[in-house]
Amino acid sequence: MKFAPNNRCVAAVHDLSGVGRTSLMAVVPVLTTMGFEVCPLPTAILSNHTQFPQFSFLDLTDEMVKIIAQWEALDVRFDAIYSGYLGSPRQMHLVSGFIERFRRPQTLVVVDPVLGDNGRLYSKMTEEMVSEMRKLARSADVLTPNLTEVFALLGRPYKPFCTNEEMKELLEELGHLGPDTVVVTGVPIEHQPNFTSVYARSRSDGRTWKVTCPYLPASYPGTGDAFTSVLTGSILQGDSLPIAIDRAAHFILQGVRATFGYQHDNRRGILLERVLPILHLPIQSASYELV
Ligand code: PXL
Repeated sequence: MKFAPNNRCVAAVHDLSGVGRTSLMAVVPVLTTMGFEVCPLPTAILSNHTQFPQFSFLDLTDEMVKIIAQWEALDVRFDAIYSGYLGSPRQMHLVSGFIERFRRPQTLVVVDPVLGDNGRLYSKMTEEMVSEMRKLARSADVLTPNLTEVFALLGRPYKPFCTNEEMKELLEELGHLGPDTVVVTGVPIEHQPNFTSVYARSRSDGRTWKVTCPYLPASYPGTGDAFTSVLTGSILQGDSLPIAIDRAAHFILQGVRATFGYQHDNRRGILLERVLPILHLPIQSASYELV
């Protein structure tokens, strides 16, 4: 009899920012807690994320080429490939190649097109990077833009409020870029400032789902990374799309609630360590609706 660990492994293509609980510092704890092995393919090393006014930044594109070659030599296999913050157009191109080389029929490819938030691109993002990200989106099974990234990817001016019908059209248009499943996070609801929402649609299914959550008036970097990490883990665990977005949205809500009551520098992110154990619990009560 052979005892094999049968563990499942996620390649995580993100930067390592030392301060602020973004990118790998959110992805690794969430997916590890959910029972997956995480293999980081680091895109850059930063002192802290780029929403602080200053940061150090070491680009790792050349090292990524070597890591990918070595992983190929080792014949490492991934159950999922999940990319997030990428530091240059060349790096985006490299990640497309990495996906094509390591993708197997059962591999889940998640692309979080990290470009901006609150209607603006992040400080190091350029139009060329938006255009390369659009190409990378073609390789995704699941694409997870926030509302700012939706408009950037579609090349349209940002619009903070959209109706269900408008959101359905945007999800369909993003599907035309290539991904089967599109999940849009951080969609405010007009005249309801205390709520926020998430929409999701799979082309192969055709239904559009919405999860509405209470909104506290604060913005924390890294919540998008934690959201997509929970979503990825949940899909790998076999959850349906509406359950996966529900789990991810409620996890973030609990993280924000755990943090909001303190006098805390929001740039340090949510107190992720306090809420990780929630990921061990079975689904408590789902609140998704069909729109
Ligand atoms: O959470 C997204 C993110 C990831 N990585 C870096 C960032 C940000 C957002 O600001 O600056 C370096």
